[in-house]
Amino acid sequence: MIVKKLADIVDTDREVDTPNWTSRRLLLKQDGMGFSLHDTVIKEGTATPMWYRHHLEAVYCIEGRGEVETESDGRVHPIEAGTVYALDRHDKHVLRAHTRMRMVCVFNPPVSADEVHDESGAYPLPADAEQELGAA
Ligand code: 9YT
Repeated sequence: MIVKKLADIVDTDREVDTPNWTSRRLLLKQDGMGFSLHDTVIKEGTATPMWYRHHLEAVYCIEGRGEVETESDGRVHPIEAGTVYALDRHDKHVLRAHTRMRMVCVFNPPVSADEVHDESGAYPLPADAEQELGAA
């Protein structure tokens, strides 16, 4: 069994800080669960365009307020503690934080380390997933 505390992650290489968010990566690919689990703080006032082409992500808000907009239809969904959104269609989206938000995020396939968004708002495809998906 793996047992960890958030305090064990803070200030280690499992804490990834960017201008818009700080991701505390509780479980990663190397933990062997088949998904990764993150406790992510979204910084107040930020707007982050994202497009996880290679991953599915579920995001559960446990603190704060904001909104997520799906690019395909322009729909804006309010987010507060207790709201989950799941990017089941690899949806292009923009996350806006009206306040500091704390989100529990699950990625499949798992994030492996210190990924940050590329210029399209994606994380790179994991190397061993390329064969499985026949990806470009
Ligand atoms: C909610 C979201 O996708 N934020 C970007 C960071 C990502 N969730 C992560 O790596 O924790």
